Amino acid sequence: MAKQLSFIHAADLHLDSPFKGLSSTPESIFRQIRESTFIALDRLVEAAIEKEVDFILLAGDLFDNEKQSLKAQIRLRRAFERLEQYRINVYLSYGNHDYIKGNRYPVTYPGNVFVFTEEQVSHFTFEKDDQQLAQIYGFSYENRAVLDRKAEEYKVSDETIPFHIAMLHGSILSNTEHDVYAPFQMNDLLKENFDYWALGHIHQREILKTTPPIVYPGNIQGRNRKETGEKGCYHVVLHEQDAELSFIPLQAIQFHSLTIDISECEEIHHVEKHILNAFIESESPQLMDITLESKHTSLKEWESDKLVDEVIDLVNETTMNHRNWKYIFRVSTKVNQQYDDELFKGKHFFGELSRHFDEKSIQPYVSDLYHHKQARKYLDVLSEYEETEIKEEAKQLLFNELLKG
Ligand SMILES: [Mn+2]
Repeated sequence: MAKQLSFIHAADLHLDSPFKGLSSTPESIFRQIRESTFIALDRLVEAAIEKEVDFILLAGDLFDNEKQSLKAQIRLRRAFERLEQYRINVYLSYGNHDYIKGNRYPVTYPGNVFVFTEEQVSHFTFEKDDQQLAQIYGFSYENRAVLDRKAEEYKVSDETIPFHIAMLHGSILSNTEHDVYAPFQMNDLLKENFDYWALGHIHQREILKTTPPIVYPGNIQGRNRKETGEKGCYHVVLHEQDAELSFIPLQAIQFHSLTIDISECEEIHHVEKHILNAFIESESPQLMDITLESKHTSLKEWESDKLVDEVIDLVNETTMNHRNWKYIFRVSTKVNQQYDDELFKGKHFFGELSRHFDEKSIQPYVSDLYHHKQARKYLDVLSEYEETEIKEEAKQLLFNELLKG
């Protein structure tokens, strides 16, 4: 009989993430947000049972931080116990968020769970019907950072075994958005004959290569406004010649960003309906990050008069109690005013001001904030895109004021 292997690949569960930035949402919503990583975990387990997989791979960052919450550990153990009843194995490694030496109270998992406990790459052999079917390779972070090029340590052992699967929590070298841990280049992963690379660390899901599959499943539940859309895991069926991958969404709540053009709204009274009309039914509750766009500068006035906030409150009152609720947790405004190009080209004041905006970095102006003891705990480094956005908004504000009347 042709050999085949069926498994689920997930990573970056970040169980019991605190979602600090969302603590000002209404209590009933925040309670669901705090529970979301656990619900996604339960769905992962149900998916594994339904698909009757041979095992689950969890490639690092199971917990959100080194002081693993007791709740997270116990909920995870329960999940594993349920899988044990269905004879589904779990292979797991720890990443930069849940590195081993950070954990003072390690929990004991049931016998179906195999943990890579060392920073050296090692392997487990998976057997089915008394046959050795797969070797699974991996390592865990003992400390917060692993900067070695771990990919080079992966060597296929015992080629008589049909399938070889490598688990690696780290970043591809071109990635600039995440901390570069255990960096690798695509070629490093192709030197040995692995059938599947189960990656973790990058929260955006991506299939880097299809033969052999080299896969980031992303996290199973979005945790901030940058982690939008469906989140989940891959169900993988490996045959001797090829692989089938299907994505399974698991998120309990989706982060969704939406831009709504309200140029038609001449009065603030029209805005509420306009926002509600722009909403579409979704499969899961959504935390909305909304940008209101208009051709008219009145939008900025409504914003500074707090009218936009009031409208958002009204919209939230309408939508937050539905089963698949929506809640706007962030709103920004943008006026798309067309200025005369000539204005920016000349040597006069406007031209100079505009060039100043283009040339100067905003870093010196925000550095006080980023060095503030309290503030910096909550701030991520600004991406290039965000910097441009902030600049553009400041520029608009200034020009709107200057050109009034
Ligand atoms: Mn992570």
